[in-house]
Amino acid sequence: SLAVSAAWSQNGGLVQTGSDIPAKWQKPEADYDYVKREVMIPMRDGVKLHTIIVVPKGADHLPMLLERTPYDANFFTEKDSPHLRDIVWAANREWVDDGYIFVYQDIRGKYGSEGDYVMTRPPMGPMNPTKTDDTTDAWDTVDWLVKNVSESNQRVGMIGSSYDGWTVTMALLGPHPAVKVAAPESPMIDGWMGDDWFHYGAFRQVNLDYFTEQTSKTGKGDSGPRWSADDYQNFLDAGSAGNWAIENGFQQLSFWNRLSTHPAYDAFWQGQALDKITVAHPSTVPTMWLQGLWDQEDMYGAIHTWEALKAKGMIANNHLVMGPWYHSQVNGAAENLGPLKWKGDTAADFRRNVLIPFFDTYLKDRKPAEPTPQVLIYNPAENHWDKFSDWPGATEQHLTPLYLQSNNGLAFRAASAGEDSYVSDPAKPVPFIEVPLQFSTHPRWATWLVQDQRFVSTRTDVISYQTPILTEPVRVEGAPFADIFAKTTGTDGDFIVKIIDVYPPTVAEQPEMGGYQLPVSMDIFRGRYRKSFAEPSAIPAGEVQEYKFRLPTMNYVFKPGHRIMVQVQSTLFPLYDRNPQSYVPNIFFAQPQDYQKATVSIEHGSSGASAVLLPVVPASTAIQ
Ligand code: PG9
Repeated sequence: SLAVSAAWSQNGGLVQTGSDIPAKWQKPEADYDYVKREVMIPMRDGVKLHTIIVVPKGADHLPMLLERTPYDANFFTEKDSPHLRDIVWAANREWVDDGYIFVYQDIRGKYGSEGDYVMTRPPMGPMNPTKTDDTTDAWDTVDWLVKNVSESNQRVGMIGSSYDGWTVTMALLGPHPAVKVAAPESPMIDGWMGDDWFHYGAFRQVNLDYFTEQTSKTGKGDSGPRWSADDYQNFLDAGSAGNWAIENGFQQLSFWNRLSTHPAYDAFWQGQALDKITVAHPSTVPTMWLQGLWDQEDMYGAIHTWEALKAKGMIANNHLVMGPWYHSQVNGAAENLGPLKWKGDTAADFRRNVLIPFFDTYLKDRKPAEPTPQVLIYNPAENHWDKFSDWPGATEQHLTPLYLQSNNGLAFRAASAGEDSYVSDPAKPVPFIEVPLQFSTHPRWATWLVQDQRFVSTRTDVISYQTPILTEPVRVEGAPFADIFAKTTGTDGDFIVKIIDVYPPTVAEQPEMGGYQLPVSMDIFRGRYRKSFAEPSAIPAGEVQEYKFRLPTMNYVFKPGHRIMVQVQSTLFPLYDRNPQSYVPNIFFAQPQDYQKATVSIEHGSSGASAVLLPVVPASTAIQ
């Protein structure tokens, strides 16, 4: 029974002394269908981690679903309701129906947990001389859970997206035997090559807000102040990313200091590239690596780790899933991605029909209705999931060059010699989405990779090449490459290459899609790294150089009536910091006078056979 406050009972409730706040407030939860426990779990070095355990009432022998997060464990169950289904976040509702115990933990140093926080803390070793990392923290947590959650069947599945996918991947480097299954969802794996921080060395300024939000406080810090409503203008005014950081006090932030002194792919980045570390310590835990096909934050990690495990012969327990999703959309509703409409809710269907049955196989000894496919990738053009027994990965031998031609043509045959030039002016960089823009507008950020490119295709600093209207389908399965031969009057420069599906001029079913230029695969490459990611070098002005880089994976069909387009440009602002186009040792700290206009010439034919290399297949290799 709940004690009646002594002050209240005095003098018929007229007395108003003492505190109106009871020493301990207790909610009457007898009729709730779950019990929520908040515990501090001790790690091997004595540091305690704040953990929330939510157990359905009457649970007996249920598995535990563990998510380790730097984003506040309270967030996952913060609503107040007597029903477990109503308090968990959307991604977990189907798991409630299936019967799970939920465990959410703040990682070391964040929110309610003790200890020091280090951004994506490297595994113990030369870069982490302590006696703990997120592998040991996960191990100690699981060990405690199996000994202390009496309603469990002592089996644990680990899940989480992005940073939380990184924590899953870290746990897999030395998993506790009770971890029976795992799903790193859009895991952050290599922050330099193609996950959050950089893409092939080009810095993603959207992270500047993240640095203060994540590392200025134990809880959530502020994003940086804004002087104008338009981030295109704000970042132009700041000059360089480094100047933005200095103006906003980032010298106090250790992670920023480390990152900004390692702009190249040196030992700092190589030493924490988690795909390489995973392959050196592969686990036997059944694992589903998954990500979105248009994942605007962590497009690199899942596919590269899976391919590396495949190369190591570890395919049997590692599955690959790529959905038609933006970053982490797997955990929400996914009936559409921007204007692209799918059949049903591709995320909820996937969770219900693939992900949970996969976990149940190992956590509940329940056979799935259908065996979990080795590889499952959505085909956005045909609007269905495809199952594959294997996936080609970056097999260059199967790539078909689609050559850039004169007169803005594009064809599967060698081009005649020639070049197309444009002036790239750092004072007027090409926006990545229409201005005015704000990084914080999530719907625009989440869908920027599918934005209709017509908003820039008439700019003089964006060159478009396109095929005639296709009369036959062109089917592509795998990772394309950009292979651009170019010269510049500058001594550094960036290259952005987009593979675009140009819709027919009219689309009866969805008129707004008439003529739409849909980017299917695009990326940016910082020219100074064309010879070596670790050791940048100035571009010799006026000399043709080759810029060859892998683009994001496709499972796609360019249909008859459509065209394939390739666009090339030098800026994608303010998402990517501007390349000054004159070589400086560290672009973070380029000075105003370093930013120079450059004339960039894209070569075709014998002067440089620029192309995109497409993994064309004659027919689908999906399991029918
Ligand atoms: N993409 C986010 C992130 C992960 C890791 C480091 C920095 C950012 C995320 O959504 O968690």
